[in-house]
Amino acid sequence: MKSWAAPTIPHLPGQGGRLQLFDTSTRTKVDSAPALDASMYVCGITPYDATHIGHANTYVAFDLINRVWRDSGHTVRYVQNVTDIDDPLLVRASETGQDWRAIADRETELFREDMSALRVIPPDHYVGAVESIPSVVTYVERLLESGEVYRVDDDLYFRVRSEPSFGSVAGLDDDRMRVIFAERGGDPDRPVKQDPLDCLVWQAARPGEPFWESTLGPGRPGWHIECAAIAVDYLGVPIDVQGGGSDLAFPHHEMGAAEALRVTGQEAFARLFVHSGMVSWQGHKMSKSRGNLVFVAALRSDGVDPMALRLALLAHHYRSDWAWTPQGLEGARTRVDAWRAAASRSAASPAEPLLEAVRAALADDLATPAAIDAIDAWVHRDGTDSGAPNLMARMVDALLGVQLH
Ligand code: 5CA
Ligand code: ZN
Repeated sequence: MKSWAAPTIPHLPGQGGRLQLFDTSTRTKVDSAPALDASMYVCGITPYDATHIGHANTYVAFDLINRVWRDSGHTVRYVQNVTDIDDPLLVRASETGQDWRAIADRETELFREDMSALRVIPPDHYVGAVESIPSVVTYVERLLESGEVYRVDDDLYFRVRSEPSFGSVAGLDDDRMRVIFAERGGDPDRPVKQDPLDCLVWQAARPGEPFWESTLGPGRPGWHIECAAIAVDYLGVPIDVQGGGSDLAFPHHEMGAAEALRVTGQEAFARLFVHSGMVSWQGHKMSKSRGNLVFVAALRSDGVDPMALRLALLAHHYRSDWAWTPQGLEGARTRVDAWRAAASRSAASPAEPLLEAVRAALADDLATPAAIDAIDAWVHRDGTDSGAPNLMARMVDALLGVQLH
């Protein structure tokens, strides 16, 4: 499906250093992309409601990876999905009397507008679950033939233990996996499954629900196989970074990786599993199901500058969990004003050392708070370098995605 318009990225002198990122699977910081070609798959939205601050925080975090990779000379291949068929869409459709497709189209379009406003670099391929159904069917057929998928009634389940590395992404013990699986859309207690953790790859048509005809019988894809299939088709495995919020490490990324490995016969799905922290509001993780949401589009229509919003997100390290506050946004607004004033001075302190400091901070697991501190300190210094304000503005735009001019 169509992506969104790309922001311009100013050219900077020199090159950034290699990006070290924290990998959930090994719990260490590692070189994020050893080769010139860097690839990233980031899990996209389920479009049954508008983009909230938590979503924005996640996509801005992965946008930083994209920007830092480009700055260090990588060619980036970036893919994102849209879960445009899933239970929440059907529930919202029946609550509101709207067609599930109309809800998905409308909310996906709003997401594109929000991402453009936040200057998030679009994926090269923005792929819907519905359009990837033929591919999912092919892969499930393959797993059925090799005995890694079995039937429960007319539903098809993946034997998670058929992949020896299963469990290595999130590193949870069996009891924790069972609990979290139940909390996040799984069905550990369904009788007749061979293992409580086995996950649905093809859900047979239910009365009144949309379905697609296929050699597997009429039905629709399970959630994890959707992302596995899209990543395999559009990037090939192993990819460098599999990304999303920390709530996706288990079961989604654990199971998607296991499925992709059985489908392809490869030994690694992603070199790194990277997870951003959760944003809360009113004391709980912002979530569509709970309804404690602050929408990006609502802030924009209230006149909030998207660049101030972006800076409010960047003030937190991408892996930390944090609470949204109006004061945080106000602080970012003041900061963006100060940066804009500094960028329009006729001369300032040389910006090359600042560029070096910001590059070093970002290369160290995207340490945006340190990068912001360095910029704040520079803003308060005077100097006679007439090129410095312009270089500072180009750097803030290219590396942090915050446009000052
Ligand atoms: N469509 C699936 C992924 S394939 C999905 O999880 N969709 S979502 O709309 O629920 O979430 C989209 C992204 O936003 C995910 O990466 C998720 O981890 C992240 N996310 C959701 N809520 C929050 C939150 N409160 N804070 C930070 N990130 C969040
Ligand atoms: Zn996903």
